[in-house]
Amino acid sequence: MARGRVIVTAALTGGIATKADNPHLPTTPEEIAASARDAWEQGAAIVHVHLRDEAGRPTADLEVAKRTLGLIEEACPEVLVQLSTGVGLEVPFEERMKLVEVRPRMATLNVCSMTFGNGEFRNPPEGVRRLAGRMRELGVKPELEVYDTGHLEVALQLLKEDLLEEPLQFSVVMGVRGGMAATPENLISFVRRLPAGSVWQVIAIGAANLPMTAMGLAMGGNARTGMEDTLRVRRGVLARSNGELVAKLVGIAKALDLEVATPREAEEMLGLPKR
Ligand code: KMH
Ligand code: ZN
Repeated sequence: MARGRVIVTAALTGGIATKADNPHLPTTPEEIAASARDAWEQGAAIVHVHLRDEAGRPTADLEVAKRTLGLIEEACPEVLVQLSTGVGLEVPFEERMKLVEVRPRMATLNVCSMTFGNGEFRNPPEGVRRLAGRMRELGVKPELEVYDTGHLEVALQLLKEDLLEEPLQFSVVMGVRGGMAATPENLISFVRRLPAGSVWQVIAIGAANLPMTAMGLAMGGNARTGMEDTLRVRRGVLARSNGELVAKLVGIAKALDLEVATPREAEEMLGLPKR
């Protein structure tokens, strides 16, 4: 059963939505940094960051990465930054993997290729091994995004090959077309198979976001929200900010008698490599 402290992550932007979907989506480095501050003020310990170019398209440009992370550090030195290496479906794997060279505290590691809605998400096995190894060398903690049961087996193989360090940090992603559906049965059977001592959260996309996130909290997981996962704060109402989504999630955690971890507490809970 869930007891104690939970880590709240805010996924500020994502790699798919645009301002046409929600005009409040932060896309420039300045907007992303301000949104990170807002999310932290509302209780997020981690911000999950995707980068956009001047036209608002997902990018793995290292200059944009440095500028965005620099502005977040200025606006909110406390918050932990988790940089997405998923970036966006049109950006090649080799470009995406270079992002870890800016040495964020954490970065996503997507362990398998898959159909992703109407697109394709390419994460080739040899590339994933190189990326995992490089993250370990640089002291960047991987957040393992797993979209289906076979992805867990691949992650465990990386652990066997000494490319990952425990505790493993999993995001059980549900509701992407091409990955597992967002159902209570899928979540229960997935979480049962995680290695003892793993840290995990649900990432539920779209309408399933709230019920599956609440279920994850009740089962002892951490939680994520933000405009990458849901553009609406309630049915039919667009979110005005990432802070608004975080505040709602923190309210749910508190109603379940859970304390929200500070970034320093989250560092301990995740076993982040010391800097
Ligand atoms: N944007 C998607 C293609 C990640 O952040 O690493 C997948 C994604 C995963 O967002
Ligand atoms: Zn992401």
